[in-house]
Amino acid sequence: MLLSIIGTGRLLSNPIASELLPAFHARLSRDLTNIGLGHPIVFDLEIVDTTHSYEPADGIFTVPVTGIYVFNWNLMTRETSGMDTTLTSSQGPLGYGFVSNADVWDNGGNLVMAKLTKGAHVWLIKAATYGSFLHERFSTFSGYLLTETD
Ligand SMILES: [Ca+2]
Repeated sequence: MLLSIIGTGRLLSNPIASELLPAFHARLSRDLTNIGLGHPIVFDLEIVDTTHSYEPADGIFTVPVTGIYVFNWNLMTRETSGMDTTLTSSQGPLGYGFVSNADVWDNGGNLVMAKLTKGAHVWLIKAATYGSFLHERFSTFSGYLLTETD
């Protein structure tokens, strides 16, 4: 409906107006420890997944339609245990996030936009050796389609 209102000058090759727009949101069901360098951070508690494109078993989002996507992640770490992360995709790295190793519980992450092709995979990895703890309730990973592109 939204697209039929605003899309007067353009025909979409793959109209999704009658379906839900791709969007997912997940968090951790329990604290994560012993996360391996380069390994995916698996947000295993799926809250929203409109197009069945996010897999809570492995933390991978599969792009359902080519377009510009927005991703956000927030990580909560404990004192002296920060976290360096990279939002990774089968099209290359998309963005970077950091939480400091300060002597406090801290939050960090990032928001990125990226043009992705249908079928591409997106996931978050731990990108440096330090960091061994993520708090379950405050650590989240989300993404949604902003607009379709050719
Ligand atoms: Ca899912």
